[in-house]
Amino acid sequence: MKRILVTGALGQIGTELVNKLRDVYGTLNVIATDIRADDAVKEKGPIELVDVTDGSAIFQCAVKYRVDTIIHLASILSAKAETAPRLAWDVNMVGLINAIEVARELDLQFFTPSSIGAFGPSTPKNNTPQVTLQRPTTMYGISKVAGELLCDYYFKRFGVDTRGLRFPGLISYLAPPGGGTTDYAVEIYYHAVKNKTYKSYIAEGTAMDMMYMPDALNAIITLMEANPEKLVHRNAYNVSSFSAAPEDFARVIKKHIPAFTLDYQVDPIRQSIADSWPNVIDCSEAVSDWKFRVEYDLEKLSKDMLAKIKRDLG
Ligand code: NAD
Ligand code: AKB
Repeated sequence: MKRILVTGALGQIGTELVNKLRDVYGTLNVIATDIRADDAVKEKGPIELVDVTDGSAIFQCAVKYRVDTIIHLASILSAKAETAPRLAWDVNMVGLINAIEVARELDLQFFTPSSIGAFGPSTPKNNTPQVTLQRPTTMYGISKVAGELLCDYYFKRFGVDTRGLRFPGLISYLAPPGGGTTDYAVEIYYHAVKNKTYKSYIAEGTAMDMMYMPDALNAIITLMEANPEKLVHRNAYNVSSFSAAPEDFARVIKKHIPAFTLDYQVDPIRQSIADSWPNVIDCSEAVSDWKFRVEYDLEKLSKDMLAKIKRDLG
C-alpha cells in the first residue's frame, strides 16, 4: 500500500486528487499539505502546513508520516507567474528541487505535473510531438521545461523514480483554477449557468488542449502504477483529451442553455501566452507506453459540468 505526501493539495488538482487517492489507498495513507489551511479538508484526513520553499519542512513531514511517494503540485500557474515572475521562480523551481531532494534522500517515488506551457512559439503547433523543440517564452514555461529536465536528471543521476505528465488546461468544478491561461474554460460554465452569457479573455479561434479532471486523476494514478520498464520518457508525457477554442465551448453549451451568448474582451497577456502554446498535442506515446486513455470528450464533459454546477448552485 502506498503512503503519499501531496504538496499544493488545496489547489484545483489537489482538492480532487487527495479525495481520489484516499479512495484508492486509504484515508490515512494520503497526507495533504499546502501553505494555507482548510478546516473542511482537515476533517477528512491528515493535513499539514508545508511551504515548499522550505525544504526541511517537506523533509520533516515526509519522515513524520513515513511516506513512500511525493506528488508535488505546489506551483504558480502561467498567468499569475507573469505578474510575479520572481515568486513563480521561487515556488516552481526552489519548491521543486526541495521536494525532489527529499525524494532522493528518503528514496521515494516522485510525481510532478508539467504542462503544455512547456512548449513555446517555435514548437510545432499541430500534433506537437512528445520530443520536440521547447523554447517557452513565459516564466511558467521556463520553470516547466527546467522542471522536466531536473526530474530526468534525478532519475538518471540518482535513480529517483520520477514521473510526469504535460497536462493541458484542466476543467473541473470542485475547486477553482489558480491563475492559469486556460481558466476561461472553467469560468465559461459557471457564467453560462448563472448569467447565460460569458465574455472570454481568450480570442475566438484560439485552440488549446483540454481535459476533464476525472481523466487527469486517472492518468496520474495509471502513470504512477505503470511498469517502470515501459516508461521511455518519464518527464513528462504529452496527455490531452481534445483541443477547443472558446466558440467550441459556446456551441456545446448552447445545446443545454439555448439563450447562452459568448462575446470577447481579450486580455493581451493571457492571449499572448495562449498564442505561444500548441493547438493540439500528440499523445500517442503515452497511449503506447502506459495505455493512457480518456473517457470525456467536450460533449460529455459539458453535460457533466453543467449538471454539477446547477446541482451545487441549487
Ligand atoms: P493551483 O494554483 O490550483 O494550486 C496550487 C496550490 O499550491 C495552491 O493550493 C497553493 O496554495 C499552493 N502553493 C502555492 N505556493 C506554495 C508554497 N510555497 N508552498 C506550498 N504550497 C503552495 O494549481 P493546480 O491547478 O492544482 O496545479 C497543480 C500542478 O499542476 C502545477 O504544477 C501546475 O503547473 C500543473 N498543471 C495544472 C494545470 C491545470 O489546468 N490546473 C495544467 C497543467 C499543469
Ligand atoms: C495554465 O493555464 O497555466 C494551466 C496550464 C495549462 O498549465 N492551466
